[in-house]
Amino acid sequence: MSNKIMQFLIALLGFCVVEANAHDLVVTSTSNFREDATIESEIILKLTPGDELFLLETNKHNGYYRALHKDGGVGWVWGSNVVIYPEYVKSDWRHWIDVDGDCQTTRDEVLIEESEIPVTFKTNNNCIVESGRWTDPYTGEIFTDPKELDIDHMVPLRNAHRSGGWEWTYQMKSGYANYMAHPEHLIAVKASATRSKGAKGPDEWLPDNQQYRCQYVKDWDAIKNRWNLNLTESEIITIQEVKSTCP
Ligand SMILES: [Ca+2]
Repeated sequence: MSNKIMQFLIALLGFCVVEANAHDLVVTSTSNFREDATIESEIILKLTPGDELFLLETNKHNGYYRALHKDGGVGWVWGSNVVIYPEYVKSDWRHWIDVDGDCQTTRDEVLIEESEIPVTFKTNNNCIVESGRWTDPYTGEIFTDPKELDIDHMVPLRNAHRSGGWEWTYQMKSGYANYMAHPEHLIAVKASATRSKGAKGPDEWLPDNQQYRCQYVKDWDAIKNRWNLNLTESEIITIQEVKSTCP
């Protein structure tokens, strides 16, 4: 077993042991992932804004954080080029829940609200949507079977987390995850589109549907402002670029 793999496994073990206090690290400006905590040390790979790593120690050494990168193993990254925050825990952002106790979860309520025709339900208690007609704004494709749709958090939960939402209470996280007061917050889209989007900001991912991109960046910007979430520098640049093409 090579030293590098051994080092990776030891670090991974250490990471699992300290998982209760685990932190993530996100790169905010182009940076080098180095073999050691000095500017002279070898560069393992180049990091770009949005890259996420596991933080191995919360203390800096010589201005560098020690972190684990899924392709680069263990290395060091300059502290000013990253933000650290507690690890994202999906179960903290509880969804889909039935906020108003009418048996329809937020997912079904969004499907009902966005369907272009009256929906049908699986059973006569009207809890679970069986069919309707939805136009996915990301691709422009039309769907009638909700199984092919995901309800997308326009600003994904993981993105909200690393943009400042990690500080929120459990109630506020769940409130964000099931928020319906503004229609752009949750949207029914083709399931594969949300998978390719992941937690990416508009600087890394924009919908295929060119006609929708203006609306997309405006909505993204509005949601981040409404919830007081941080925008990265490259997100701001992309939003301005796309907005400059809007009618
Ligand atoms: Ca409900």
